[in-house]
Amino acid sequence: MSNTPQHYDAIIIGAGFGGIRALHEFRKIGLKTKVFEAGTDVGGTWYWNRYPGARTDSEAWCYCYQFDDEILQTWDWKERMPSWTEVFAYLRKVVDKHDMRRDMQFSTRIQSAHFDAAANQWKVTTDKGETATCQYLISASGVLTVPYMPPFPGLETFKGEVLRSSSWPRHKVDFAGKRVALVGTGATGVQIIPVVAQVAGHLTVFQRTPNYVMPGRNHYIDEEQREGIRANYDQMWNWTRTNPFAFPMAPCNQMFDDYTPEQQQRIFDGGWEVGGFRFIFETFADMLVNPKCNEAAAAYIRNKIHTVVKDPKTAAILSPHYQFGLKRPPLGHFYYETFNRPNVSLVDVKDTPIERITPKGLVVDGQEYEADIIIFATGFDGGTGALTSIDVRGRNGRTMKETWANGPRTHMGTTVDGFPNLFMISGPQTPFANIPIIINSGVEWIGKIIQKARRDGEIVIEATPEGVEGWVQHVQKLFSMTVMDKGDHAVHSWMMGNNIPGKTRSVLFYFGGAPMYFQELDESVDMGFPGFTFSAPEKASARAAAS
Ligand code: NA7
Repeated sequence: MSNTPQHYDAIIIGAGFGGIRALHEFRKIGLKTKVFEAGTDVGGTWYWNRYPGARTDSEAWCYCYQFDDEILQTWDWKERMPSWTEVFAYLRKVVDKHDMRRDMQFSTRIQSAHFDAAANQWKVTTDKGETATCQYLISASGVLTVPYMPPFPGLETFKGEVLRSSSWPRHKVDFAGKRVALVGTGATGVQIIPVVAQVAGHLTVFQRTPNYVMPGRNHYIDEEQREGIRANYDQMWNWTRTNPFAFPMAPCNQMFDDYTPEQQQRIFDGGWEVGGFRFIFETFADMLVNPKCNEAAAAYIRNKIHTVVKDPKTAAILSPHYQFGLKRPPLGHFYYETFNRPNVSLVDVKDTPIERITPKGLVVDGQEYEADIIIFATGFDGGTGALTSIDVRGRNGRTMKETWANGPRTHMGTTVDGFPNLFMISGPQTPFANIPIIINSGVEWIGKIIQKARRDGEIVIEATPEGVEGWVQHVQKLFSMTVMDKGDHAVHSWMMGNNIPGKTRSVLFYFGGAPMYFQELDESVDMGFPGFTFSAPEKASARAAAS
């Protein structure tokens, strides 16, 4: 980008799963598009989060794009839950095969995006001091992009190595024989702990809130299984349309209260054995709405923790006592087993927080825990953080940060009133579900609304305040039906934003299930996009001249 602003039909922020999918769609509908990416390569989440043990929690065969059947038929998924290297390689393959890099600019962070109402276009500036303009601005900046780092006093004095899971160094970190401290036991910490424990001299885990960790039961995929997967893609994509979490699984229609306690246990056992999210998706359909079912699932997992972890005190610290699902449950790969190792210890920092960091380690309750390396896996400003961290201004200079000060306000999770021609991919208030599928449906919908506007000669697409208010109410109502709504508000959850000090607890996701969301997107197209206005200044002046 030179100092003379380049103009594009569309600018996409981010070359991760969403940005790549959007570029493909926009090429199809003939939009001149540019993707700006802060990293030196594509991948988004799978570019930044290169920590040991980083892998998907979704099964490989549905964590991919539907648009390139040739890649689906030839790609050799190696594991059920692919490692970051595999997902990264897959995304690079897609991008290179489709010669997408020519429309991408790397190592460039978008700093501001201001809507110019006179020109009806967005003006974008980058950290390189460049500017560009566009008609459509697409945020594909991700759900978990902006890392959260607690302001621990004394961190700058630490003499050892500090590592952050979300910006893991490119060099191989040598943990052998080292004293490693790890802060944070969300999905990220849960993946790092068993891997680092294998080589570290000693690993000390600092846990504030325990999680309900389900066994991932990852395994290698052999050629026969790959053939089965390839032969069944049509059926799988159909299932992703009918499964509440957009996974290729037959819908589960079992209701907890219809079964005897013995049957309930057997059903839980089945879900636990098969591993992954199937403990939630293939056991009881009412797990997140029926408090009795939810507590039974929570008790089941607590029992497993006490079965696996030999030291009863450690097992008790690892056992959660809030509603299952209130925090996004991680998948573990020998997670609880790791706490039986002699070189691993657990420090409970719930009631006695980490006080400070010293040159030698961390202090909790007056005791110093010495470390050579500290790993921070302390989470993200999820959902809204990516867009509010950029200086995005819509009509009348109003910022996205101000607009979302009390929680996100969107129409269909794709648009915001006062921010014309700005579209979000897997934005706040879209379903909490398998992301590539949500991205796919969102991008197709964005393509359709843009095509309609262009067919009709309209320049500006804008959500109405009524459309947004209706969606916000709808999303809140859906959330109120879940056990999470009644959950303990003191329990931090990035799904509700209250993991970030000072951030308003709000409904960041649509909990009505993916199929209902897909239906709402389809109906929106069929009904001509209610809750949106389409306008063109030229048409308005022609009408004024004619009257
Ligand atoms: P999470 O799930 O938000 O986990 C962050 C962890 O960091 C969590 O255990 C926090 O404890 C902990 N944390 C944060 N601040 C502190 C302080 N000050 N002291 C101690 N511990 C702290 O983020 P992840 O990166 O693990 O996972 C994010 C998503 O990525 C995940 O859900 C998947 O979708 C993929 P807390 O729970 O707040 O008490």
